[in-house]
Order: sequence, then C-alpha cells, then structure tokens
Amino acid sequence: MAFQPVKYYQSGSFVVGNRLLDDEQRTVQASHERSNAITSGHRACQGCGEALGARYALDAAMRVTGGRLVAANATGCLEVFSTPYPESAWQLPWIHSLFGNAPAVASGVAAALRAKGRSDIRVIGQGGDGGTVDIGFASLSGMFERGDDVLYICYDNEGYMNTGVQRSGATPPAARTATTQVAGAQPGNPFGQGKSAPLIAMAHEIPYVATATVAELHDLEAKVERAMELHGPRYLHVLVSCPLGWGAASADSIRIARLAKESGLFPVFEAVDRDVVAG
Ligand SMILES: Cc1ncc(C[n+]2csc(CCOP(=O)(O)OP(=O)(O)O)c2C)c(N)n1
Ligand code: SF4
Ligand SMILES: [Mg+2]
Repeated sequence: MAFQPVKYYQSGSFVVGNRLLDDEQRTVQASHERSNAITSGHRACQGCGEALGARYALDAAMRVTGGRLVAANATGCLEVFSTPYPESAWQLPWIHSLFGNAPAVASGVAAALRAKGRSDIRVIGQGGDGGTVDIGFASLSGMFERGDDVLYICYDNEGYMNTGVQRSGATPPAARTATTQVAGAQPGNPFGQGKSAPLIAMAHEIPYVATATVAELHDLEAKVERAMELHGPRYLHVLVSCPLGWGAASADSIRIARLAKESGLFPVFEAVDRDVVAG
C-alpha cells in the first residue's frame, strides 16, 4: 500500500499553523495573537492527537468568543496530562468533572451563567470517547434533550487510553485493545458492536452535529466556529490519534487519522438541524 508522505497539519507545509501559506490557508495557530487555550508544559505523549485536537478546537472557540469561554472536562488523558496538580496548561476557566458527568457539569455552568445574565460567556464540555460514548452518555443525552446551551466535544481515540487502552463503545471492529486481544480465533474487537455517538446525537434533533479529524485542522476549526455561532446543545466528535494506544509511531499520528477518513473507517460530516450539509 502506497502511503502519502508525512505531512504536518493539512497543507503539506512544515510550518506550525502554515505560516508560509496565504492568509486564508493559515490556521489560527499561525497567529502570534492567538488565544492559546492550552499551552506548553503539559505531559501528553509525543504525537498525541488529543492534545493537538483540543488545542485547535479550543483556540478556535476562544477566538470566536473573544476569550469568554468556560470548559468542563471529563476525567481522561486530556485532563490528566494537562492538569497534574498543582499545575495547569489551560489558559481559560477550566473545571474538572468526574469521568461520567462532564455534560452535566457543563449544563450546570451554563445554567449558572444564565441565572447571572451572562449571555456573553459560552460553555464547552469535553471528554474522551469512554467518558462521552460510554459512562457519560446519560448526562450527554440529558444535556441534549433539555436544550442546554453547550458545545460538547468528544475526542475519540477509540479506547480508554488513560487507564491502559481498554475497549470503549467507539473502538472499531478488529482493533486490538488490552481487553480485545488478537488471539487465536479472536480478531480483536468483535464486529457488530459499538455505536455511533454522532448519529445518536442527531436523533436528539439538536441544532448542530459534526465529525472531524486531527488530519484536517482547518476543517476542525471551521466546525468549532460554526458550532459557536449557534446556540443550544451542539455536538462535535473528533477522531484523535493515540500513538501509545494504537501502537503507532508518533510521527504517523496525522497520516493515520487521514487514512481513517479516506478509507471510510471514520466518516466525516456536518449536520445542521438534522440536515447533513457536508460530508
Ligand atoms: C467512575 C470512574 N470509573 C473509572 C475511572 C477510571 N478512569 C479514568 S479515565 C478512564 C478512561 C478514559 O477514557 P476516555 O474517556 O476514552 O479518555 P482517554 O483517556 O482515552 O482520552 C477511566 C476508566 C474513573 N475515573 N471514574
Ligand atoms: S496515551 Fe494517547 S491520548 Fe493519552 S496522552 Fe498518550 S497519546 Fe495522548
Ligand atoms: Mg479514549
């Protein structure tokens, strides 16, 4: 199989934020004036797609909201590598929830802001696929059906990485995890299991549902920007590579995420008011 050459970000340039490209082709990271939601000093593995995805997503949200943003973050790698007590890599008001209740905490923050009449401050909830698709799913569904004004972002690395690469409801068929070994007749994660959180989110008839990958950071930024222009419950599901969990080289993070989209393993689309407008 012929692989594409390694590319940083999505343009083929080797410059952070594509600073050598035309203005309209650059990402927010090219700007020295960027808001920088998560900064250096965190402890993510080299090549961690979750760190990259979260930085781009929240920087885009910070830009749209003029920095008036609060994030509620589920337990998981993103929380663990960014906030080893007493340090924090976050540059915005950020609250650590339990593993399973980030959507509920985000809803609570939104309710408190509403009660205080602070419509200028927006709320993001975020977590990994385990925290979102599995243990936090009830509180996510509640957030959707109540119509709470929160953008929830799931960073899907297809497993419970923080606790040693166990299977989640977002782990794809045949994937090897610590709990779905490839052994004898076992192909890894069984076929016919798992669920599509984006499709279930659409069934809640919320205003905005989209998927993205860390291989297309412009697309990720654009989707965050569109989501932040809307109100009510919104859902963004981002495929983020995990070199440690996937047994891949750190330098292959972007390439593998791109292959996941191009092969159809991870469908990328955007739906506004349940109509698929792109994908
Ligand atoms: C109720 C509860 N059960 C289990 C845990 C242990 N735990 C912490 S993070 C985690 C896995 C996180 O997986 P995911 O949400 O996919 O995030 P990732 O680390 O993969 O980014 C688990 C099982 C916990 N903190 N609380
Ligand atoms: S284990 Fe995976 S998700 Fe966690 S910090 Fe490392 S690369 Fe990122
Ligand atoms: Mg995960």
